[in-house]
Amino acid sequence: MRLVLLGAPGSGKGTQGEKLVAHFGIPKISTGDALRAAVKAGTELGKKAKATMDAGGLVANEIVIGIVEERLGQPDAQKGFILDGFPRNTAQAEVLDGMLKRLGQPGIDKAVHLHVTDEEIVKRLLDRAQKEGREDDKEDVIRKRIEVYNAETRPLLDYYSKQGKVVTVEGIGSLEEIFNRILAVTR
Ligand code: B4P
Repeated sequence: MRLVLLGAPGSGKGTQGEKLVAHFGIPKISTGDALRAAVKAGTELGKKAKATMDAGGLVANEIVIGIVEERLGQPDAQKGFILDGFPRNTAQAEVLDGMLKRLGQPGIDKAVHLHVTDEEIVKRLLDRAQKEGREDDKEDVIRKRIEVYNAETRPLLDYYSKQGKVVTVEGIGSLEEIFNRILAVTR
């Protein structure tokens, strides 16, 4: 099982990714989590990424590509993986295709598109801001992230549709309902 989770910020990629990991026993590779860990640890990479993340922009391709390449090359990713938050633009998707070839892995099986309205995204992320206090969960930054998603990431739906790999799942409902919808379309 080689899955890409696609969806706007707050659409539930991270949340559903965790459930998929538990179900399939394969690793989740989250560029967002990796970047936040680097920021927290104060590494050079984290220092480079922080301002862009706080402003709601996309971190430079070479940084996130390096993270994914290193992780995909590890033994536990050979039998499958869930990509959460990567690719985020067409350039990253093209690099991913080449990377999998180089690693002797088949291409991805499906790109699962979690569909959620903008109003729901803003509501969820403002709610998360209360609990976790993430720098990028402020209303103006959330709006910027939605804009960036529409301009940069949404074109991936076309990219993967041309390969016949997009499955769209309604992302509103209980976590269990959404999870079951994902399982139904990835069988
Ligand atoms: P990400 O970490 O990918 O953040 P996200 O899009 O906000 O999260 P996600 O969709 O996973 O939401 P979640 O499940 O947590 O990226 C953060 C930043 O990192 C980016 O803006 C960018 O700067 C950088 N970055 C990451 N990858 C990059 C890349 N490839 N290239 C360049 N830059 C990159 O859910 C959100 C909230 O909703 C949670 O509070 C959750 O509890 C809640 N929720 C989930 N499902 C729900 C449901 N069904 N009902 C109600 N609430 C729900």
